[in-house]
Amino acid sequence: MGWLEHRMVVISNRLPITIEETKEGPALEASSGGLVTALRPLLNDCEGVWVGWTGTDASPAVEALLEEHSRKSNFVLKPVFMCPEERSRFYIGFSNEILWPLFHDLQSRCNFDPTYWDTYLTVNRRFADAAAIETHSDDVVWVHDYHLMSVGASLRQLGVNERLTYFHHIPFPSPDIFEKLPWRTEILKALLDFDVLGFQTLRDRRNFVACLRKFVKHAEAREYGEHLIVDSPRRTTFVGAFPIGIDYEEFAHGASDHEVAARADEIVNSLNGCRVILGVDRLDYTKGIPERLAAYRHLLEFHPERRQRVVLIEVVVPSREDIPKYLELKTQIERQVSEINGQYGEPGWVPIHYIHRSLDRPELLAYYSAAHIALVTPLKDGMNLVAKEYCAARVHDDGVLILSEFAGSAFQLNRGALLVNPYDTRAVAEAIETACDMPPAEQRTRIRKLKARIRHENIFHWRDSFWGCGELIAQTS
Ligand code: ADQ
Repeated sequence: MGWLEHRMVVISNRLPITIEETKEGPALEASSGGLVTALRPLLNDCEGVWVGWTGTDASPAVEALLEEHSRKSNFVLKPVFMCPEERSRFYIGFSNEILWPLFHDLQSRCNFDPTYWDTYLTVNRRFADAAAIETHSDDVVWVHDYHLMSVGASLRQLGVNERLTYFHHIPFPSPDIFEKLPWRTEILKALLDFDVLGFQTLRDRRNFVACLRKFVKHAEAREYGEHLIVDSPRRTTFVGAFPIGIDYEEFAHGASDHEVAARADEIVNSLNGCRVILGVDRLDYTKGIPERLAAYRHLLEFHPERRQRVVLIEVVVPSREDIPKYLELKTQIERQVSEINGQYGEPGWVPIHYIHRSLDRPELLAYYSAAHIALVTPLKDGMNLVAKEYCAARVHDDGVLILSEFAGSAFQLNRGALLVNPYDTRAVAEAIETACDMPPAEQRTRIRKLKARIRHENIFHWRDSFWGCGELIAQTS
């Protein structure tokens, strides 16, 4: 029996919906962010349960909304709730003040507060409790991301013997960085309680195995086809690299819609023939937005002939706004934008158009279609779906992708994108120069290469290769 035929129990920190307080009471909205964008198209094909936090306190109104939503969909949403202290220590603390910066190689941003760890374990156990009630024999449990690395271990303690799998959406650091984590061995051992571990890239998988070698006794890795098998005293774990993709057809098809095309024309026409450079990001310091703005400023300063001929549209979706560091980043970006606009702007020409809100899909596609150049320059990123979405939306086979060499997607997209070091302000400015002058024939060759790869290694390919790896368990047991 293939894994597609099994019922799925998906576990992620957040449910794929958010709950907004309206005048009429709480209302459901789709969540944004890479994990949800990636997983949503997969759920139409299978049935199951999704366990996650709603982002709110428990209330009968919230539970009723979730029940109503579950009745209309093939996925039942099961909420997990946290008290304010747990939220602060598990989510803001351990997940976002320790794991997020450390795993993105930004260790100086970490706050290794020892009280966070106990709460991380408590909340992981709570997710496991909720999932264990929902898990039937023969289900496949699919845990997502760094907030929940210990859920597999908790499920085993609760006696769950079904197939437990985990996908890690963010980078996995090298031992030199990972060793700073005071709970490094506990985390690695907990991950070995899963049957399948998926990473975004071979680099992440290599780092994980190097960390195991350094910090866990009695864990031996060996090759098994294109994957690795790690034998540890309690079990055998398959470990693979599965670069996450997008629903290519949905983006390509959506971008061909005539209303989207009309909106894209409207955007371009409003900018007086300027070359449109686009950045689209969650508001996060790993996305390299201040560094990108510095590179754009460098371009305007040292290539004055570009002034009034280019425009940067920076679209930032609000994220983690209750964390002070994110608010500081927002202020910093706003200051940079206003300084650049103040210094170089002229009547009729604003160098940077800054949009700080979530866009619906047609609007996002219109921006992708309008942009001659996508500037995707994270300081480090597990994958980065924006790079792939931009290419898929280029229905006329033109446009240039400038991509950070530190994004996971650079491993797949290095043949068609202009790769840059996002810390190298001058090099990013030069890449913009190159992109502005790139002949249409070269754009076409590059974007076609990119599209072919993204179309082939799409989200369904990702799911099938991950689950295909899981199906190997039967062959080896
Ligand atoms: P994220 O860090 O959220 O995801 P990313 O992969 O770029 O990063 O996905 C962002 C998603 O949000 C994209 O689908 C994009 O379209 C959407 N988005 C961004 N700005 C938007 C806006 N203003 N309005 C509407 N939508 C917007 C994490 C990891 C990534 C990894 C994904 C999936 O950090 O490295 O690629 O998970 O595994």
